[in-house]
Amino acid sequence: TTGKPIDCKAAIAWDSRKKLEVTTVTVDPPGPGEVRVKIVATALCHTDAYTLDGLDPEGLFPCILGHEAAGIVESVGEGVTSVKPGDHVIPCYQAYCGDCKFCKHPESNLCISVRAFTGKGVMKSDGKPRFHKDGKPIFHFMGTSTFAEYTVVHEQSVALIDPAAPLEKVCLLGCGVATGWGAVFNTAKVQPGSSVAVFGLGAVGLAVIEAAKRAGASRIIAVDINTSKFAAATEWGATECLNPRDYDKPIQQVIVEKTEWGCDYTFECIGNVQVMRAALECAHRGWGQSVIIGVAAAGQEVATRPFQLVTGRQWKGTAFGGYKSRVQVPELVKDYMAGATLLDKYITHEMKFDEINEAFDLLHSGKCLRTVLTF
Ligand code: NAD
Ligand code: AHE
Ligand code: ZN
Repeated sequence: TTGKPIDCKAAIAWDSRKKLEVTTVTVDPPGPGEVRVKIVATALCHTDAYTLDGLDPEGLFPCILGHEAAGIVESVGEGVTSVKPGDHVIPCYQAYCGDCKFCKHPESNLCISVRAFTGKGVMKSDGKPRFHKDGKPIFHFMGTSTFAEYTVVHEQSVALIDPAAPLEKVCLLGCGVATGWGAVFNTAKVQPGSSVAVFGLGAVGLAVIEAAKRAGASRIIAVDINTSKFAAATEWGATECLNPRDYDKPIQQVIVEKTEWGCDYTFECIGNVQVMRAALECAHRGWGQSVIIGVAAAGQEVATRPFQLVTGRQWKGTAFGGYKSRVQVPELVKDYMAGATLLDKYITHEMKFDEINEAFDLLHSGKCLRTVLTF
């Protein structure tokens, strides 16, 4: 298909810590191996705010942010065979080619087919972005850039989904909720009867709680400094909620004392390196696993006494919950369609795309889990 450029609405991040400008951009037709997608619904994830705040070492400006969305293929570039115009898709920042060393390994989803280019905000075929504003190039973000009515992604970055799925709900499977579930099922492999501690009760932390309950964990300790998060955590399956500010000793010590030696699994869902340390140090002596999900700011480093690892705790991390995106996202959509999972309860706000700056304010206010924007 040889398409034409499309002028459409998008939110440009001109620089870090600036409001987004909702304006018209030009979106070039997809090049070889690329897909142009009409975005129907996009949510905001904490990672979008993190990059906009200038905390991401890979952050480039001006860019179009957004990576948790769903849409419909508008056109495809030369050589694209896995999707066609009209197909319903979820853009995936963790690509999947099926062919690289990482895709072929059963324990990894860190496909390298396009990663070097998505990290530089450009497309692989010619090293250029497909977005322009008055002739000026605008960088892509995470290979998805879903804060636009039309975006161009690599073929490796689109998961083909059931056309009957409501796009304004399943967009959440593009990042946060899927990541929390996958951290439990793929990364930690939580076992029935186990104990779990979850630090940070945003959408990611709640998805961890939901999955831990489904995996049969018998004790789920939820931790946040915003106590207004505790009602949801309890509803999602937490058996107790703790505010570290209520104690005059470190929260890891509180949890170790309450559980006798710590929890079988702990999850950090904030992006705070001090909390990452706390989560590791309240993993059970001898076998406890601590999974880092939160994304820490540029320059931050984790620390603990090596003795914590010598005595059997394991420190892990996860990207997109370990799901092999193009293979497994369609399955997650299928589960949702079969009524096996609920996404609706993570959507606390629905707004029009033009209100995207208000949606960022809401994210920072601590009052929302997910805001879904539609055009
Ligand atoms: P969110 O902002 O909605 O939730 C974060 C929660 O942490 C909030 O409830 C906040 O009150 C709490 N918190 C902040 N500081 C705290 C502290 N010191 N102690 C305890 N609680 C504290 O964010 P989210 O969208 O749920 O994302 C969570 C994190 O996961 C972010 O860092 C995000 O970038 C990251 N993330 C990573 C992946 C991945 O693939 N690894 C995927 C999605 C999101
Ligand atoms: N670009 C940053 C790190 C950002 C990061 O770690 N991103 C997560 C996904 S967050 C989704 O909300 C991730 O999957 N990372 C793996 C990858 O390949 O990007 C940095 O530090 O450079
Ligand atoms: Zn995200």
